[in-house]
Amino acid sequence: MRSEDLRLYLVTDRPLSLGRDIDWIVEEAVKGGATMVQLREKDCSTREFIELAAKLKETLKPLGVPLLINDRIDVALAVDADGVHIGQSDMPYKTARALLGPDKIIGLSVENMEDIRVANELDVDYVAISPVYSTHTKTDTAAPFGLEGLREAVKLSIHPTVAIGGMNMKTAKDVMACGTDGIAVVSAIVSADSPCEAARNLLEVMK
Ligand code: TZP
Ligand code: MG
Repeated sequence: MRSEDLRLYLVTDRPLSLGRDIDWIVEEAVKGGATMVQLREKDCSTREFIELAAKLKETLKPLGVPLLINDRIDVALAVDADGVHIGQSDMPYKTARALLGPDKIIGLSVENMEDIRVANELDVDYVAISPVYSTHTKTDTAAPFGLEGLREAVKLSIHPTVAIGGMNMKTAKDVMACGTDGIAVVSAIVSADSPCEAARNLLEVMK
C-alpha cells in the first residue's frame, strides 16, 4: 500500500446512502478522486456481504483503487479483497495477519495514545485515528482526539495515518494541516447529492 492511497478514503454506509446503490456511490466517489474504499456493513448476512464485496471488487480492480473489508477477514478472503480494516475489539492483528498473509493491507483503528504505542510494535499498514470529532454516524466511539490530539497522534505513530470521524468540507483542511496522510469519510460522501462532486470538493480543500 502507498500512503497516498489514504488521501481520500471512502468508508461505505448503506443506511446513510439515501437509498442509492452502494456500487454507484463508490463509482461516483472514485470518479471524484477517492483513493481507497472500505466496505463497512453492520447489518448484513454473510452471503450478502460477500455479494456486495465481489461486486465492488469488480468495479474497483480496473480502476486500481484498493478495496478493504471492515472487520470480516473471511469476507476479505472469499473475494480476494486487498485487505481489511479492524478495530480494537475485532480479531487481534496478529491473527488477522496470519490468516491474510504478508501481502494484504491491514489497517487498525487506534482510539488513544496507548493504542498507537501498541500499534507501533506491529507491522500494520496504517492506523486510523478514531474519532477525531464526534459524529452521528458512529456513536459508540472513544473520546474524540480533537486537532491537538490528532497532531500528537500523527507524531507518535510510526505508521501512515488516516483521520476518521467528522471529516467534511469544514474540517478537512485543518485536519490535513495536522500532518495526517488522509481522511476517511462516511456521511460527507455517501449522503451527498453527488458523491462525485463531494469527493472532488474535499480533495480541493485538502490541497
Ligand atoms: N469510525 C470512527 S468514526 C466513524 C467510524 C466508522 C464514522 C465516521 O463517519 P462520518 O460520517 O464521516 O463522521
Ligand atoms: Mg470493527
